[in-house]
Amino acid sequence: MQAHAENARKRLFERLEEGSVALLFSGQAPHKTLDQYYAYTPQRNFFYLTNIGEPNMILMLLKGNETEKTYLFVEENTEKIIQWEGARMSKEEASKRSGIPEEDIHYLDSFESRFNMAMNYARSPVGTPARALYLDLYHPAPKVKPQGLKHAEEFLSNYPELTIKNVNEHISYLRMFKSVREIDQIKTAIAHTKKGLETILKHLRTREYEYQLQADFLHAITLSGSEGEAFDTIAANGENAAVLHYIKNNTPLDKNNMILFDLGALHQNYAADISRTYPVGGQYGKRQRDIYDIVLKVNKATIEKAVPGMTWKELNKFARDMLAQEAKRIGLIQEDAEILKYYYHSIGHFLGLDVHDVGYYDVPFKEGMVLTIEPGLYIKEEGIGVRIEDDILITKDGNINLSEDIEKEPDAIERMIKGSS
Ligand SMILES: [Mn+2]
Repeated sequence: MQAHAENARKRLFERLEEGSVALLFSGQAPHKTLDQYYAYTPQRNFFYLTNIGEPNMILMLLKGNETEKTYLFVEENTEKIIQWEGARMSKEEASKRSGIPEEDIHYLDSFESRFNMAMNYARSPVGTPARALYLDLYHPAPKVKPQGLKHAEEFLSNYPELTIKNVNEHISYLRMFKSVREIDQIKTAIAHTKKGLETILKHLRTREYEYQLQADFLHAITLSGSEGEAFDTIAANGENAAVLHYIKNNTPLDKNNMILFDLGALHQNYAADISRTYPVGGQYGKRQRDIYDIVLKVNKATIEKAVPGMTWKELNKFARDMLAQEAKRIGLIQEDAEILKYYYHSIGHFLGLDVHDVGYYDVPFKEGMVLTIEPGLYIKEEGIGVRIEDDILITKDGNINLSEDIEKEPDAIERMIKGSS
């Protein structure tokens, strides 16, 4: 992944203005309660550019007219840190992971002076003082201030002439197109997820609560080498499946229900995102099977359409129209528009370092994009909810279903459940 990070920085440099400095912070875990903190999650853009998932680091990119310079600032070890938390990553290790030369990796206490140098035409290592400052100005919600702006205020008080720019939109563009190494990471995340789902199938008929199957999944993927769930697992039996983000998973399992799983393992910060719907008792009922077959048919047809040049808008329409047509055929609805009562989300999203990965949804599909295709039908009044989701890599002239090894044929699923008892 070191070569991947080097290449990512190179591509980002190409998008930055001449005479600019970009700062990326690896961040810290948020406070949880009293003296506890949440587990640290690598800041994804920082990780993307450095291949390092450690807190309290700063990446500084300087772009001059002709030259570029990359610095990384890391925490210095103290006796207390070593004894209580374990040693911080050494400069040597940071250099090895990121491909940034060791002489350009410094301790955090020299950050300010290096930044001041970058602002000074006589001392700037790239010969051009920075006029623009790029920060990660991602808005988690309309009224929530981007983390990066807190830093902006600090820098602007010393350098009010700086223009603040958003580096997030450039990195989001780059992250749409996965490198071969990134695709390998996603494939491994999917392989962990497959093991998890097979373990679920094995225990399906002996468990009593949804959360027990979530525990089976977590156990299997962790044993397989995953860091854990890429997002909160949805294990929703019966009408719970109609709640798109149902994560309580505390309902007893009913043998007459289907159970919808939407889950994924992480692998080195890359996510898988898979949905499968299984019969709790080992066999789909007649009505359940009819609905399942429709969703499976739409899943396959939509995957076939996910090729270079296709847009999200067209793909959404295709899947929605087909679901409506099928729903009319079985008498579930009379008019096309009524399908929104039974299918109320979009067909998919980009997948990568984030489960709902960054990217631009108006860019037609191109080689290297990885996306999910996840049609569903939710008939709450019948206690039925089906979603079948696969992870798709767009190739030069088509696509590859990265999750095709995760069984979705209903007869085979029934056999797998039976075979395990
Ligand atoms: Mn998804």
